Amino acid sequence: MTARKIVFSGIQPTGDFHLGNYIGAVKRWVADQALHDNIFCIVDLHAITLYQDPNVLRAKIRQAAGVLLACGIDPQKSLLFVQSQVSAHPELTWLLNCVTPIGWLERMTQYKDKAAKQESVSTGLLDYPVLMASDILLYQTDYVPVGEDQKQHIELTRDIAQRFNNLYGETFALPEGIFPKVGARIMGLDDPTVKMSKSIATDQKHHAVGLLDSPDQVWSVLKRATTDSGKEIVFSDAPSKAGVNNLLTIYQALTDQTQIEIEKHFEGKLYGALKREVADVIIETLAPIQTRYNELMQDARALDAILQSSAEQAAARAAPTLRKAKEHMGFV
Ligand code: AQP
Repeated sequence: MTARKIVFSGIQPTGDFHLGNYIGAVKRWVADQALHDNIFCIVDLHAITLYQDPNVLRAKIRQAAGVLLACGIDPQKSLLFVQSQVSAHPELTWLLNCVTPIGWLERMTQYKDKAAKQESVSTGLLDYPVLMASDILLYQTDYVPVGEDQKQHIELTRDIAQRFNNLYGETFALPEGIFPKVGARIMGLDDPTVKMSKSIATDQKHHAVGLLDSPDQVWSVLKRATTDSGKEIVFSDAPSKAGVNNLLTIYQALTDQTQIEIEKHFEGKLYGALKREVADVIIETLAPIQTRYNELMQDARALDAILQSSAEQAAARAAPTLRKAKEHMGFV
């Protein structure tokens, strides 16, 4: 029998989880849970690379855990822990910092985008991908299921692992990024030229659908969704059809129908009908998640117990790799 593959993935507690997070990442974490050895992490150390109000962060970490469990992460099948509770993550980061050329980090497009929006850029923001490499490499991860925005960071993780292995001897497995066939990059509903993102959603009311949004909130965002002046409801890469394409992609990811079936279904219909039907599919998807979330949040102690037990198990699993890395580097 072949050993189960080790899966690691993380999500930042930086705001309200949105449909892009669900379709690009969480939906598949849940769907593939039975197949793999899963480690999921609420990456709060990544969150603080941009300023977070401490009280808001505290609440968002628990909310993140509740939402992930409500989406179907099963603590019997997967570890679900908070990154700052496993000190091996920042410890390995220091070791990896020392083998990572700074030019590799300055080239990261996410860093360049985020840095351009800041008056003062923290060292942590530049170092974000090295912390992410540590998260992944600590567990000898095989697969990292993420959205397309993380592709460059996964490639960097492999480069860092390879460089470390070359310098100090075989230490880390080389992970592989796994991207969804449908919905690897869900775009903003107000602006389909930018990725749907928690940070934008915090400021722009009609940018995203949050997983805890009420049916009225979902419809309020959907009815204002950007489309175009045409009337064809078809999948298309044309920049002018980006809004319609995004709505159809969301519909496809949530219904698992083929593009042909979907185009046939919408043939002759107006954009108003498309928006209503996409909203309905979203509302139907979110309803059981929200019911479960409300139940889970009644019992904060049970939630904390899951996080604590997972953190203890994660720490035990991370320890041998951290020890090996330190030994290989010459520490006594
Ligand atoms: N729009 C998206 N489409 C598909 N997948 C997405 N992911 C994020 N946005 C999309 C995937 O969700 C996982 C968690 O990523 P994150 O915590 O970095 O989420 P975010 O929404 O990108 O959060 P922020 O705080 O707003 O970060 P920035 O500013 O970096 O966008 C990942 O697997 C990610 O690929």
